[in-house]
Amino acid sequence: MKILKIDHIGIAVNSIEDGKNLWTDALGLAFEGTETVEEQKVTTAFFPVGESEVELLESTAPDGPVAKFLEKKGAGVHHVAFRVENIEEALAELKEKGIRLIDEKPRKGAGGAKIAFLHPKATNGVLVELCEK
Ligand code: CMX
Repeated sequence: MKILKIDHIGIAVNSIEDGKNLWTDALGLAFEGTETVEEQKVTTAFFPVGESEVELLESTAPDGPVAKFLEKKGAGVHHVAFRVENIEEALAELKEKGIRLIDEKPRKGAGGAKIAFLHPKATNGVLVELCEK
């Protein structure tokens, strides 16, 4: 598999509206607008930083993964996403290596990307996302 770069760092927040001024006014990043990904039960907001991005995540449903994370841990770093050249190949290789996957097949993420998650129990407690764009 080939990892191309850190695509984004996902940060769980209670409210994008309340959280976004830090990233724009204080840190001077551009705000690219929001997108709701129904399948993941989240609304996302992206702030480009060089070749990567910060992604704020706000839950759209109380039973969604981000709502559960916020309830348990509070706002904070939720996942790190690596952009890969070929996500199907990467998943097959990781499965072959015995890494616990959440998604064996990619699903659709923000911006039409193909995404899949590795289980945090297999990755030093950090939820890892693979994405192909
Ligand atoms: N980072 C690190 N650990 C996490 C975590 C996260 N983001 N989310 C959950 N965990 C840990 C929990 O703390 C818990 O650990 P303990 O057993 O030690 O207490 C364990 O994983 C199980 O967590 P849970 O709250 O019982 O929740 P589930 O097992 O139901 O789900 C997970 C956990 C990771 C499988 C689920 O959150 C998931 O499928 N996540 C991937 C999808 C996702 O997060 N989508 C939102 C982002 C979408 C986007 O970027 O577009």
